[in-house]
Amino acid sequence: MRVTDERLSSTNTDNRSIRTDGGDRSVRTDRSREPNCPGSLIVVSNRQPYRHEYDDSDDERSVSVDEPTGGLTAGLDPVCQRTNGTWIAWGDGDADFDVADDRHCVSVPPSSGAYTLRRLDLSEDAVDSYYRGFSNRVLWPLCHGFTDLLEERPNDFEWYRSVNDQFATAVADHAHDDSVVWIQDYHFALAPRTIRDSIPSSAAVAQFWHIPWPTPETFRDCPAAVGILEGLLGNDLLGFHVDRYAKNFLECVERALPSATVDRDRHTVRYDGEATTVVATPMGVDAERYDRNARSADPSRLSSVFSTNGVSSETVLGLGVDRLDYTKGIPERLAALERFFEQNPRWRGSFTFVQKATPSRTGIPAYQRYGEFVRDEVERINRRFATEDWRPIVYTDSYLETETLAALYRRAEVMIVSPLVDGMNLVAQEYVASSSDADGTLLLSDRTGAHERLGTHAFTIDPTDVDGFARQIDDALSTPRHERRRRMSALRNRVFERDIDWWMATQFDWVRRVHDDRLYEGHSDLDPDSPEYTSPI
Ligand code: ADQ
Repeated sequence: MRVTDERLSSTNTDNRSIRTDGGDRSVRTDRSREPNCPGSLIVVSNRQPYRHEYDDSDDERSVSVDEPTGGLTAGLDPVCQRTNGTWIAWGDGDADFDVADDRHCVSVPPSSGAYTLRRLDLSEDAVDSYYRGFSNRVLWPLCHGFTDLLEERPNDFEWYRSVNDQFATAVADHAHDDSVVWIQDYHFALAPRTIRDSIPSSAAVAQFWHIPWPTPETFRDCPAAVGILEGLLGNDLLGFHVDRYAKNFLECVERALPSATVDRDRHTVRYDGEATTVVATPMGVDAERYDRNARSADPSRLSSVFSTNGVSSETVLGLGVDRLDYTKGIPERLAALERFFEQNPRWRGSFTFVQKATPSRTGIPAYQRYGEFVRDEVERINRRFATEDWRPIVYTDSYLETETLAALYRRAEVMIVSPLVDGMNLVAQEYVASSSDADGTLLLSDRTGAHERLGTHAFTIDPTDVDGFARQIDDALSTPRHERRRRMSALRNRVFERDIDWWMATQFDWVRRVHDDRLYEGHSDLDPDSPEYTSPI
C-alpha cells in the first residue's frame, strides 16, 4: 500500500486501512438517526473514498482496494451508498484508471457497487501546483493566520483554477434536476461558481470549509481574494465549523465586494443574482464507533505499542495525536512538558508523554523544517531528563489502526490538544468518545473550534503560555477521580449529542431549506421564521 504524506488529515480522510467491502461503514445501531440527503448526492473532495493499488508483493500482479477510515469519508460513504450517489475525486492510486471505465468511473464499494466514483486524472504538475501549491502554500497558511508562510509560486493559481474547472466539468456530467452537490474544503474555492452556472438551476450547490476563515485584515493578503470570494458565492450554502469563521467570511465579503448585499441577521449574501446562506455547523466524530473500538480493543494491541516504544505498562500516560503541521502547537506542548518536568520532579519516571505525530505535506519546506524541529526538541528534552529505563517523551510517527488509536485514547490519563489555531479538531472529540471509563482528562487549546463546545469541561490552555500550560498538566494529573469523571461525563454527553450523523443531518437540513427556496420561491430571502442560522454550540 502506498503511503502518502497526507494520509491522516481528516479533511483528506486518507487514514487508510485495506478493506475491500466497505462493510464496516454501514453498521449502525440506530437507523432512525441516519442523515438523509434531500436529493441525489454528488460529493466533491480532493481525496477519494476508495483507491485501487497494484499489489507488488505478490508474484502475480493483483489489485487491492484500500479505503480511508477517517470521519468524513466514513460518514459520507454510507449516505452515497443509500442514495446511489456519485463521488468525484482525484484518482491517486496506481491502478485507479486501469480498473475504471472510459469516463474514469468505477462502482464502489467493490462488494456492492452501490454508487459511482468518478476519478480525475491529474498530472504531476497539476497536483504540485493546485495541491502542494495554492491550496497548501497559500490558502492553508492564510486561513490559519500564518501569513509569513505564504508562498506564491508562478502558475500555482492558474493550476488551481484549471483543476477547479476540471472538477466542475465532471460535476456537470453527472448533475440532474434534483442533485445536491456537496463540495468539501479549501481545495475548491473557485469550482462552486462554475458548477452553479453549468448545472440545472433546481440542483443545489453546497460546500463545507473545514478550516478557519480569517479576519478581513488577514484575508487582505490573499493573492486572489476577489476571485476566491466570487467562487465561494456560487454556493447556495456555505458551511463553517463555528460562528466566528462565518462572521469573518461575511465581513470579508462586505469589504472586498461592494456590490454584494450582506444580511448579517439572516447570514445571507446576494451577489451577481445568486443568494448564498452561510451557516456554522460544528463537525462531530463517529462517537459510537470510537467508544465501541475502545471497549473491545484487544489488549495485545496496546501492549505491542508500549513494548515497541519502550513504554512501561505501569506508566501514567499523556498523549498527543497530530499531523506534523505548524498549526498544531507541538513545540509549544513540548516546551510546557519540559517546564512541567522541571517543576515537578516527582513525576519523572512515572509519567510518560507519547506523541503520535504523522508526517504531512513533506514536499513543502515549511513542513520539513517543522518536523525536524519537533524531533530535535524531543531528543533534547529526553537528553535532559531521561533515566536508564524511562524517557519523558516518546515520539513515534508510525501509522495506527483506528482500533489501536481508540485503545490508546482510552488508556491515556491526559490528552493534550494544543493547536495555535485549528478549524475544529477531531482528535479532542475522538479522545472523549474513546474514554469509556470516563476518567481521562482533556487539555484543550482555546484556539480550536472544538473549544467552543468542550471548553467548559476541559482543562483550557493557552498554548503560548508555557507556565500556565505546565500548571494545567499538573492540575490535570492531580485532579481527584470523582472530579475527572464529572468533567468527562459532561464532555461525553456533548460529543455523543453532536456526532458525525448530527453534523451531516444538520447540513442536509440546511441544503433542503436552500433547495426548497430555489425551487419554490425563485431565490427569495429565506423565511425569517426559519430556525437559527448558526447551530447552538
Ligand atoms: P486535520 O487538520 O487533519 O483536519 P483533525 O481534525 O485533528 O485535524 O483530524 C485529524 C485526523 O487524523 C483524526 O481523525 C485523527 O484520528 C487522525 N490521526 C492523526 N494522527 C494519527 C495517527 N498517528 N494515527 C492514526 N490516526 C491519526 C482538518 C482541520 C480540522 C478539522 C478537520 C475536520 O484542520 O480543524 O477538525 O479537518 O473538519
